[in-house]
Amino acid sequence: MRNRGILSLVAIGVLASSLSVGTVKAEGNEFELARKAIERQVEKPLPKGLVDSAALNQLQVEIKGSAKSSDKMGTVSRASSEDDYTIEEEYNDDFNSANRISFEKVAVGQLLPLGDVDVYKVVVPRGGVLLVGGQTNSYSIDLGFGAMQKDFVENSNLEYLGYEYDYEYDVEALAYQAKKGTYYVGVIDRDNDYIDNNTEEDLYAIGTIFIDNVKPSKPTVKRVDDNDKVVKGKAEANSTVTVKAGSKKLGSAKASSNGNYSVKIKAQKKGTILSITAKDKAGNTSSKATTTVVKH
Ligand SMILES: [Ca+2]
Ligand SMILES: [Ca+2]
Ligand SMILES: [Ca+2]
Ligand SMILES: [Ca+2]
Repeated sequence: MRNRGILSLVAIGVLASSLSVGTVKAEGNEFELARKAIERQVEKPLPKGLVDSAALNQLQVEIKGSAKSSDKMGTVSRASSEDDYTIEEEYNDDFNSANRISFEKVAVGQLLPLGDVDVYKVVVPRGGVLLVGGQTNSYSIDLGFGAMQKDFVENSNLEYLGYEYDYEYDVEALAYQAKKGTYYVGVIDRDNDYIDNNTEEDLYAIGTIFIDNVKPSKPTVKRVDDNDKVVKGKAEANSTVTVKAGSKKLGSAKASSNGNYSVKIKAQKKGTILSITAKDKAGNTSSKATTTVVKH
């Protein structure tokens, strides 16, 4: 999740010439709808500690490549690695034509002609924080972007948490608490009302990061008697299940993709209280399930 490369100034310089304007016909309706959805996300600062600051910093560093204007690109040599980013593919002005964006790559695009909307589709694999960062290399673009649900549906599947602006890198990041699902990131130029001043050199970059901050639900546990050398039950799929007696760890095992787990232990005395927790890959630990060992 954190191995995206850095989109460098050099890469952007090369990109500018390789992108084509295309023959997109702008459709004002999508633009207006996207603008409204984006502007509804009032600028509220991200509460401290809500999102891992290391992740936020990383997002900002990775997107900083498109920093500032092209006049700094005097010595364009070669793109470092084209694998670090993807280039938008028009037509992408509505939900059905959205370009897929992954957490590994930054998406680079243009906002032209007037009224262009670029829509990206992002798949959130499980509950967690979706971070969306954006930046432009141009004063001709007043970059507006935001995550949304298909057809602008609003509900608790996607909740806006706030934004953070990094003055050092000129990167804005928006954070959302998201349930597992498919979401969209809309990108517009907010100064596009009357003047079509954008050129092929005016670019933006959008990056996404996913942070699993949701702990697994409490595991279930089947009856354990004083002969049993295994504890069984259900826990979050692929989580690591640990069985303890007091503070003593008796064993642990990974739950299957169906959520079934089976942890080997030494037989315990009747009356021993076992506690069972599940931990996900990101290190979030469930609350404890407990069971008391009974006589067989
Ligand atoms: Ca575009
Ligand atoms: Ca577009
Ligand atoms: Ca503009
Ligand atoms: Ca989780």
